[in-house]
Amino acid sequence: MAGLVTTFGAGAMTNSIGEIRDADFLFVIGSNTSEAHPIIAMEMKRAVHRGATMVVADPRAVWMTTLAQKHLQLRPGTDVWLLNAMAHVIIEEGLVDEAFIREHTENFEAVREAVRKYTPEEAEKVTDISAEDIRWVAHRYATTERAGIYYTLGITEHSHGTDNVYCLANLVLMTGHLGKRSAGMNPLRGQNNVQGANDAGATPIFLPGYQRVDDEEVRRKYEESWGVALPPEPGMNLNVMMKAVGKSIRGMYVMGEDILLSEPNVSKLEEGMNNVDFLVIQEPFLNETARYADVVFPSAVFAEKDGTFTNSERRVQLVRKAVEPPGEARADWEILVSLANACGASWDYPNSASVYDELAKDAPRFAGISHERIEESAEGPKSGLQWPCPDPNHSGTEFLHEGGVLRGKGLFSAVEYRPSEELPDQEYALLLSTGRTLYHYNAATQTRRESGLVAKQSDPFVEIHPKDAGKRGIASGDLVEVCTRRGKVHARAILSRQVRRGCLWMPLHFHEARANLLTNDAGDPITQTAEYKVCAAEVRSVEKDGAEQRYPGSYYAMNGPGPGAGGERRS
Ligand SMILES: Nc1nc2c(c(=O)[nH]1)N[C@H]1C(S)=C(S)[C@@H](COP(=O)(O)OP(=O)(O)OC[C@H]3O[C@@H](n4cnc5c(=O)[nH]c(N)nc54)[C@H](O)[C@@H]3O)O[C@H]1N2
Ligand SMILES: Nc1nc2c(c(=O)[nH]1)N[C@H]1C(S)=C(S)[C@@H](COP(=O)(O)OP(=O)(O)OC[C@H]3O[C@@H](n4cnc5c(=O)[nH]c(N)nc54)[C@H](O)[C@@H]3O)O[C@H]1N2
Ligand SMILES: [Mo]
Repeated sequence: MAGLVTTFGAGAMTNSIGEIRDADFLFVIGSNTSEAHPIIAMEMKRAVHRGATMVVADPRAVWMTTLAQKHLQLRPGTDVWLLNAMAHVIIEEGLVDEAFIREHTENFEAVREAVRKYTPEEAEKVTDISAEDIRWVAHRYATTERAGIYYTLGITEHSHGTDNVYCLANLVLMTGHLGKRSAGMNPLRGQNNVQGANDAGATPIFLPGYQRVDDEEVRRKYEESWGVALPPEPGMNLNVMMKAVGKSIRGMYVMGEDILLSEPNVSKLEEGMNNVDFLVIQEPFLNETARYADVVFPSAVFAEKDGTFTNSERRVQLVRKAVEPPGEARADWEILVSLANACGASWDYPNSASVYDELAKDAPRFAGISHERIEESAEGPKSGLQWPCPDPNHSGTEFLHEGGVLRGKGLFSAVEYRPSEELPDQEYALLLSTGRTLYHYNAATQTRRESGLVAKQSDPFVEIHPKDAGKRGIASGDLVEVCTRRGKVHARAILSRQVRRGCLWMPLHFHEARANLLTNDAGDPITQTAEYKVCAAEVRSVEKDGAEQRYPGSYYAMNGPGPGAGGERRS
């Protein structure tokens, strides 16, 4: 998210979800929106039915491509070529918003210079998208007033993820598609409260409210407020931490993350975990990581506690307890307060509302938000308050950057294409990409305990193009071994034209076939986000057990067909 942090102030949608239906052009890139963000996908669908143009740039024929005017089925990891070529066209055809560039941005000349050589014709060779399509999309994007970009992990989970985000930001800035309703740059956030966790300072560089730890003044404010001394250096980010596990990191406190399922190249992490002296996990379930735990603090789940969740559109909403937590489980904040006090602190928070007040007290963006105010807002047409909300009389902010760009001037960043770290070769001839499905949620500790979801999708699977399967004697339903330089797993083969030829696709959800035994832990140089979306792999059949009956086209049956696949379309 660094591109957004530097360019737009924080990694959050610049628009609100309700604005999507009024957009006239939607550029959906690297986002399986209907499976991973179904509510947002519904708004997109509404826009398309109203007459908006949608373009989906995705190597996989995800369901959204059936709605789109154009599906740019690019080679994985080649987005910089696609996006720089779009910038090339916009500049060449004189479609830039010169007034916006002059008044609100810096460094445009560097981008103009850098994209000169990214012609659509050259881009076609790298991306496999025709020059004609690139010109068409660039033209439509630039000339439509209400044009929004929507992106997620197909953009960020690469060793050049930040570059991808910069390229998108360049398009937004050169067309001035910002600071207006339904026009902007929208990273759709992942976990239900990942936005809130970031807002609260669960990042290595920010204190609450995106106030930098390396800003002397900010630090002094918090040192006074909290009565502690704060180190001036940013902390380690996730991928860097994982590489230090068992080395410089000897003790860990893992809260709500199943690192042994979700981190890349996980067998290397397991080696490190063997050398950790003490591991605490704070968890509702005994997940994969629990195998290594010395202590488990049982925590309540969302329905068993009060608090707030902040969604992708920066809306802070109240969550209220519906049922009591079972056994000894307690709300996460209660566990943390007890732990702090056991360590000698004297924290006194009678309820979760007072925890929010503590957060809002020194963070100007949230200063006007409290549980009480959110409760009042619930009586209006919309529940919750959208930050920035600087004082108790402020009604919140629907979209960002109105009348300018938050950081003062939007910064253009010239980006050169760098290929993915590990591409197919003779030994590992296929490209493996990973992600999620509609029916399971990340580590699937909850969704695989739900019989309906398990009935829909019970076993690990890998999608393979029929041509690649044929070459290897693989039939639908075969148990296959998928291997990379880092590990191997067994899964059922699904022959599917949803994937490009030469590509495999697997979900990350299944602990018995962890996709992350296979993935590459190479990180983006700025964010260290791992290259979950591209690595070199091979596949071979290990067992033909007649499961064919259950598997032919089953992914389509579950998730709607790809274009031209026939069958019933999900709506
Ligand atoms: N049902 C369900 N919903 C979820 C989750 C879940 O586990 N299950 N998880 C949540 C979380 S934590 C997150 S972060 C979000 C993630 O939401 P998404 O990012 O939409 O989920 P992914 O499955 O990772 O899909 C990324 C898309 O990028 C495409 N892609 C892969 N490589 C490239 C590339 O090189 N270029 C381009 N342009 N596209 C590429 C993939 O084909 C895929 O369609 O979903 C959230 N929602
Ligand atoms: N190969 C591959 N790997 C990936 C990805 C990918 O696309 N491909 N995507 C990555 C992404 S975007 C993400 S976000 C991660 C997600 O990976 P994780 O964060 O590891 O997975 P989650 O299932 O979201 O949640 C982790 C744990 O939180 C627990 N939990 C649920 N509710 C609560 C609660 O209220 N309190 C506490 N304390 N715990 C709770 C769950 O039981 C679960 O064990 O995976 C990453 N890994
Ligand atoms: Mo995520």
